[in-house]
Formats: sequence, structure tokens, C-alpha cells
Amino acid sequence: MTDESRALLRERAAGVLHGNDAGGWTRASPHLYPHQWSWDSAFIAIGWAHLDVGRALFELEQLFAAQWPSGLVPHIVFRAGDGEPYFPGPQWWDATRLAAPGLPVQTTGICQPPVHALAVRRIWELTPPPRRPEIRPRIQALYPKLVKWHRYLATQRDPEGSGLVTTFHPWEGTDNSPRWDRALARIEVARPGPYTRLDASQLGDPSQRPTDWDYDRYLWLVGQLRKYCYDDAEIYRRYPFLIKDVFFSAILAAANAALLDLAGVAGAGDGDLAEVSRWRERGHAGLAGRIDPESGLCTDYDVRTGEPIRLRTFAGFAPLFARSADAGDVAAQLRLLDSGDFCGDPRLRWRLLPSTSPAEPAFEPRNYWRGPVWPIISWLLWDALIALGHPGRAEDLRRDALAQIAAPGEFAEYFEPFTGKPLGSPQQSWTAAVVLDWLASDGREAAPPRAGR
Ligand code: 9WN
Repeated sequence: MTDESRALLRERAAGVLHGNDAGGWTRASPHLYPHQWSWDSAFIAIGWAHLDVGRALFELEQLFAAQWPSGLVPHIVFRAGDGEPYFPGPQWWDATRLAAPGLPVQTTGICQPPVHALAVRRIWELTPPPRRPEIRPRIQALYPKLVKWHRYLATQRDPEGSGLVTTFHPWEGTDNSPRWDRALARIEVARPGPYTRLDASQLGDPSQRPTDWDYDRYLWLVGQLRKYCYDDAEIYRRYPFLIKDVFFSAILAAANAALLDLAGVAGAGDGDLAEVSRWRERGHAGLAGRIDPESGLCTDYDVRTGEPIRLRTFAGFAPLFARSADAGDVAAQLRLLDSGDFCGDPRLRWRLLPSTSPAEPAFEPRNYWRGPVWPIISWLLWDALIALGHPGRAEDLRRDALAQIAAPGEFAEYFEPFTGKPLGSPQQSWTAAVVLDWLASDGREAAPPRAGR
């Protein structure tokens, strides 16, 4: 890319964030997702950090203002007015009344991968020295909330102490990933009541979105969560969809490492540090124990049936996303990453990790989490490859990821892996945010360990 085209791309990415800025929080996308989403906010904050570190931190402060007393950070904070509809809206969840009555805003009652501590670490790295006196106390105020959030995941979502987080709903990150198909298929009668979807018509192409079969089950599960008043223990006893999600768990392990890196800045106490270190170690051990000896991929498992979920998806690289300490595991995973089942498939337009392997029978190149490439997943992998000491592979990834977005010139939600066609929502905030970070990261691959005082 020429300097001129990079400058133009940067300007346009910044324009997407400004365009979606609702004043202190950012819409995940202008029409399809008009509210504040949890892990979107974390990536968005990384993008804002390149424009204004104070604004970046405010994004997360706003999100954590909706944190539940249990520590859960809800997956959506419903901040847009009635004029900007999203389905399913707050009435489907009734979550704050049932589980967090003091909250000033309506939220859903599930959560998403905890990318937030990674974002805070990046914000601090990008804070120019003159602004540190202003930013440091704000990070100090946010830090205990991050610890509380991670504690919720490490305890309420892992009563077994396995190091692996149990997810309660496909909407806890990667909606229609084939990883959930079997667990959803076990739900025989899913009558959530009448409803009208908005997503498929808004996008104009239902083939890029989950099916009605999926939505029936998503909404029925929301009804079950409501019935159990979002009580984690009760859900664990009675609810049908409980998955040990290795990708979610990997992000928690990486985020725990980020909290440890931020300890000096935040003035963290010894008790917190010992606890966070324990969660991180337990996370690494839990993931190592889920590597399938045959495929080398990390496997989720279904808590209800005890069955492993053996599918070739991006989540199989959880030890990489977690920045595993085991060099042997990392080397084996890197070989798999560039094998013909993943980035080495010669049909790929760019050598980027697809959400589902083209070799997997469930693969669909245009359908959401069942095949397309997601820039935020590329970002997480890139960030992990740097931390793991693989600058060359990280740099190739960054170059391809930028080219994928620059070619059509669209900040799409996801991309068709063979043609590079932009799919899903245009002007997706988190896509613009990771572009801003990539564009500013020349030479970052060679950087020494990050986030000092
Ligand atoms: C449901 C906002 C969100 C992302 C999710 C992505 C998609 C929502 C939807 O959009 O999910 O939460 O309506 O499809 O799957 O990861 O946070 O960008």
C-alpha cells in the first residue's frame, strides 16, 4: 500500500468511528447493531485510542457502568432510543429487572469474550506521557471492575475450576458457529412465541445470517434464562445449553495476562495479582488438556453430554489465542494454522484464518461464523503471534488483513474467504478500529514486551 492509500484508509476508518459515535459510546454498526455491544466496545476502544485515549477509555467506562453486581458485563447495553430498532430488544430479556434491578440502563443477561483488559493495556501503551497523569487514575478506577469481571468468569462460569469458561448461549460471541449445532439440535421443541426478525431484511441477504431454525432456539434459550432469573447456579442445574468454549477461555487467559501487565499502572494489590495469576495458569492448563491428539486442535465440550466438539474452526487455535506457554503446543498449532485445512488452502483470496475450515462439511463461505473471515479474529491472532514471538507470521497476517479490507474499501463485518467479498454490515465499528491499530503498528512486531509503567 502506498503512503497515500494508507492515509486515506486511516481517514475513512476514523470516519466510521466518528459516524457511529453516539456521544460516549459507539454503535457496533450504524443500522444492524445500533446499541453498545460488549466485546465490540473493547475493539472500538483500541480504535479510539489512536484518535483520543480519553475517549477510548470512556467507551469502556460506559460499558462497565452497566456491569452487574455479579460481575457479569452484559453482551448488549441497550442505549439507542426506540427509533433505532434491534431485535430482540430489552423486553425479550427483562434482565435488569430480574437480576440487576439497580442498573440505570437495560441490558441483556449473557456476556461475550473478555477482550476488555487487552484494550486497556493497548490504551495505556498508546497514552502519550503528558496525558498519563489523567489516564492513570481512570485505569486505576477501572481495574477492580475488570478483576471482578474475570472473577465472575473464573468462578460462576467455571464452577468445576477447570480453567475453561462455560458459555450459556450462541450469542456469547460467535452466534451460528457450527460448534453449537449439536447442542442446539438436542432442543426438540423450541417455541419462543411469535417474533419478527429485523436482521435478514436489513441486510437484504438472509444467506449471510443465521437461519430461522437457529433463531427459534436462540430465543427459546433466552426464555429459559429468563425463567431461571439469570441465576448462574440454577442455570447450571437445569438449563440445556452449557458449553466449555475454548476460544472464550483463551481470551480470558490472554486478558488475565494483560491485567498482570497493568498491575503496576493500576497499583494492583498482591491478593488480586495472586488470584489473576492462578486464573491464567488454570486457563492454560485447561486448554492444554483439550488438545485433540488426533487433529492437534483444541476442542470445546458439551457439559450436558460430556461430548467433545471436534470441528475444524478458528477456535481450535485457542492455545495460540491464549498465548500458551508451551512451546511445543505453539509450534504444532502454527503448522496446523498454515496447513491446507486452514490458511494454506490455495483457494483462499488472502492467507487469513476462516471462521470455519473450508474442509469442514459445515463450511459455508458466505454465512456469518460458518466460513467467512472476521477482521477482529485476525487481530486477536496477530496480537497473539506478536506476544508469542513470531514477528514474521504476524507481519504477513497484518499485511493480508489490511489488503482484504483495502481491496473493496469497505469496513465490512466479515469477508468471503475465496473471493474477498465484503459481507454483513458495512461500516462495522470494530473493523474500522482494528484497521486503525494495524495502520499504526509498523514495526510493532519487533517491539519488546509491552505495557510497563
Ligand atoms: C447478536 C455486534 C455483534 C457481535 C457478535 C456478532 C453479532 C449479534 C447479532 O453482532 O451478533 O449479539 O444480532 O447477530 O455475532 O459477535 O458482537 O457486532
